[in-house]
Amino acid sequence: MLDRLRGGRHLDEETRRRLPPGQYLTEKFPVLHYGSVPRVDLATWDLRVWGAVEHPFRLSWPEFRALPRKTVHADIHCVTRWSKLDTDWEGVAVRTLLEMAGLRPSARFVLQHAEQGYTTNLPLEVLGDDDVLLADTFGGRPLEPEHGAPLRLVVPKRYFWKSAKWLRGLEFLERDAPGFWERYGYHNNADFWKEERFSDD
Ligand SMILES: Nc1nc2c(c(=O)[nH]1)N[C@H]1C(S)=C(S)[C@@H](COP(=O)(O)O)O[C@H]1N2
Ligand SMILES: [Mo]
Repeated sequence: MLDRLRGGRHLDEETRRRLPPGQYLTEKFPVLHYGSVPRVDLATWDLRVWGAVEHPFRLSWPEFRALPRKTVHADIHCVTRWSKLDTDWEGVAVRTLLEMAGLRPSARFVLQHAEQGYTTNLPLEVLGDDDVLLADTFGGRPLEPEHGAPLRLVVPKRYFWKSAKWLRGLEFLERDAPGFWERYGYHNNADFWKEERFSDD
């Protein structure tokens, strides 16, 4: 049992193949963030999309909930070395919002804006992947406050700090801008298969 949790050699081959270098498996769902869990009022909540787009907009909670829905099945990997396999999310594909906004040709990056000033950045090639989800549901139930309720981004192909909890906005940029952890020395690209943990990796 402990071998399994620690990524020891008793993992079956498929599990080992899915576990990036330097990661161990957990069955739990750890809670990790800087600061406190924000209290969010859905009556005043909005999601804003702005920057290098043709049609900036803001969505109220009912407007967001009325968009077409999608599910994503993904393994998640935190830079602090835990990985959780087979997580199930439901929400709205980020591509739906990209189509609504109409990216300008000059748009190349996005900065996710969350409650309390948390930010994290991605290039558009990563954001626009078809597995990137604006998730309001985890494992068939509404997202728990500590996991980002009412809405978080899920970016399965990057370390999990690139998935902002309590998301409130997407700002499209022509030039890259480091987010909260990226400014503190985390790797700008954060590809777990390449172990891009810190900026000097
Ligand atoms: N708004 C916000 N989002 C955040 C963070 C944060 O501090 N604030 N931490 C990130 C990190 S480092 C991780 S590992 C995941 C953790 O998500 P979880 O608590 O749902 O496991 O959230 C990410 N999103
Ligand atoms: Mo993390």
